[in-house]
Amino acid sequence: MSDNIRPFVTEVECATGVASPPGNYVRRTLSQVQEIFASREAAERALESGDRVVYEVYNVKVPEAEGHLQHCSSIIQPGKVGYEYHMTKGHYHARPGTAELYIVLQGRGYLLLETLDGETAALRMQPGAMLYIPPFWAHRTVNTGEEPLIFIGVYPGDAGHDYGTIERDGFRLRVLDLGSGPVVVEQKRT
Ligand code: M6P
Ligand code: ZN
Repeated sequence: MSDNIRPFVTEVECATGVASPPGNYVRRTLSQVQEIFASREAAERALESGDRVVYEVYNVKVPEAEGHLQHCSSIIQPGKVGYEYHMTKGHYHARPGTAELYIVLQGRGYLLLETLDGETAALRMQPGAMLYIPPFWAHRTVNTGEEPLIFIGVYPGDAGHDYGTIERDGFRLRVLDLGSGPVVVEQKRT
């Protein structure tokens, strides 16, 4: 069986991350993701001067089924909310035993990871880096640079996204600029 899918190509412009065709395009603005930032006050203050795009994702249209590979390009805009750098919502996979691969095209940042058991990891992202997210690790990306952070993600067709766990418990690691550039800090959970 071939699912009636023929081989195909998606063009990603390395300098911008824009994919063509755009597939399922997602844009997350600050007003949509303000709760992910540590300082509610800083998010509200930032929104007083207007909303802004925090990140965008171009999801190539692929069946959400075993055997296929979802793939997408993501662009995280530079910027901070208070002391904290722009970042994605972060998620576990709905099928938690599925991995993911990131390939960085442009920009600098961190991939933050954690498991339900309380293990954490922070990997640097820079052009040319291929970052492996093993099964059962939640993942969030952070732009610590002055330019957009642009990367490709590839993961199993039926992996799905579970946002609820991170929305409820938060992420243990955060990346802050306390005056001398990015530092990864771990927040103890009570
Ligand atoms: C990467 C992939 C996508 C994900 C995107 C944004 O490109 O992991 O699956 O959607 O980042 O992250 P999030 O879904 O956590 O907002
Ligand atoms: Zn994922």
